[in-house]
Amino acid sequence: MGEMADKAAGAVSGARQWRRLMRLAELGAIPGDGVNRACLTDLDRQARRLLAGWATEAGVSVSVDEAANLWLRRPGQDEAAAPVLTGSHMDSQPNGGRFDGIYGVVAGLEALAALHDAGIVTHRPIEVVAWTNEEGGRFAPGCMGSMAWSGHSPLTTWSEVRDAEGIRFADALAEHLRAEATLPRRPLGPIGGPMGSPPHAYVEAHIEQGPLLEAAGRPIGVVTGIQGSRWFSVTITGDTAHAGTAPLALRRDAVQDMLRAITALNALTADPDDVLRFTVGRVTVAPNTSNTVAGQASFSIDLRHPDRAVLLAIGDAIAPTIRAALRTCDATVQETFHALPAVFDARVVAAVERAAAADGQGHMRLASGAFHDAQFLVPVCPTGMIFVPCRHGISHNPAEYATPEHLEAGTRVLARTLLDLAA
Ligand code: HGY
Ligand code: MN
Ligand code: MN
Repeated sequence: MGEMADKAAGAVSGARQWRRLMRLAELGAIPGDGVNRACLTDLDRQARRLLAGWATEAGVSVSVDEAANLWLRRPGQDEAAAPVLTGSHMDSQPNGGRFDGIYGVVAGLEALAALHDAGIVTHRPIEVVAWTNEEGGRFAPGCMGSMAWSGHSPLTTWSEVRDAEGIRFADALAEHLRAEATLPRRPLGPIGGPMGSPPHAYVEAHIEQGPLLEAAGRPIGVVTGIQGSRWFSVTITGDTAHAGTAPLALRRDAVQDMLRAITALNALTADPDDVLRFTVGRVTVAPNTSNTVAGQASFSIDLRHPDRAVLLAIGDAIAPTIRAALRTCDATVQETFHALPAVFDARVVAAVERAAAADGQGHMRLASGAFHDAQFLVPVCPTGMIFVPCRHGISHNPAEYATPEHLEAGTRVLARTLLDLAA
């Protein structure tokens, strides 16, 4: 096994991987070396076609499911065996970088290409999956593809979710599937999939999106789990009024009450240990003119914590805290994403650690502050992740950067891990 693993890792081409990442980064390129490639757009489809072409070159078959998750399958000696999965997402943040998500998809394909080049056929099939809409940038929340596939939530949950142009998710998905109608279709989900059973394991490679690996000088992160995330959408409703004539005592000013609500939430979520993460990243005001008192103000909440009890307690206190803070307006609070903290399977964590050691790569265990599709694979099959460093921990930012060497090291470790799990 050791010899074969060395051969597979040795066949990983960092140069080919880097070329492909840079080629994909052209699709949706924005100033500062960034990428804006939203899910279910023509840019997304161009990237998927590029990937499918490379997959076919490596003897890998391509298919798509009704959530538009894209599947690249390399056959095993035993086609009836439950496959080993790897992958990540191809969509980016609107102001995103060249590596978040797409690295794990390209790394998965690079691992398969390395096995192909090394002439290695594994016992189990190996599949690379590109999950639909991990970011939740265009349609909130994120992880729709992996939540629908894993049975966490039915796909119809998000049919009426609209993007900034007012396009419904259901319509964007239908348009996308029509555009990819020539691809073989596969059933949605681990049960009833081509093999009719859950996958054997799932391993996702991703940039860390934090500073720990860089600070420790370790090229490989052996990820132990993912903190929990809860998203809320809040709408404050008052009355529009004339900025010059309406006395403040009579106003129902949605912006002022939004500020009161956010100030109260800051107090609720204050954490002297700086473990809890509370973010208001999106604010919209209507009618949004300087001389009209706002009748409506909406804002997003992204709440995260590694401890399940804290995430539940603070998250459940959000709506009451908002309502108690309002002076004149009404509020609706809708939870749009509920991902509990996930702990990865010890066997997969150990396999990643063995692979890093066998490849002579410095490594360390760490938990993920960012959420990932892997979170939703945990209830379905043994799951783990591999991190590589990114410069100064910067992500969700055009300055996001990972070196070709670290990306190659990550893919060598991924190839070894997949071989170990698919043997
Ligand atoms: O938001 C996240 O944690 C992920 O990077 N989409
Ligand atoms: Mn990501
Ligand atoms: Mn991201």
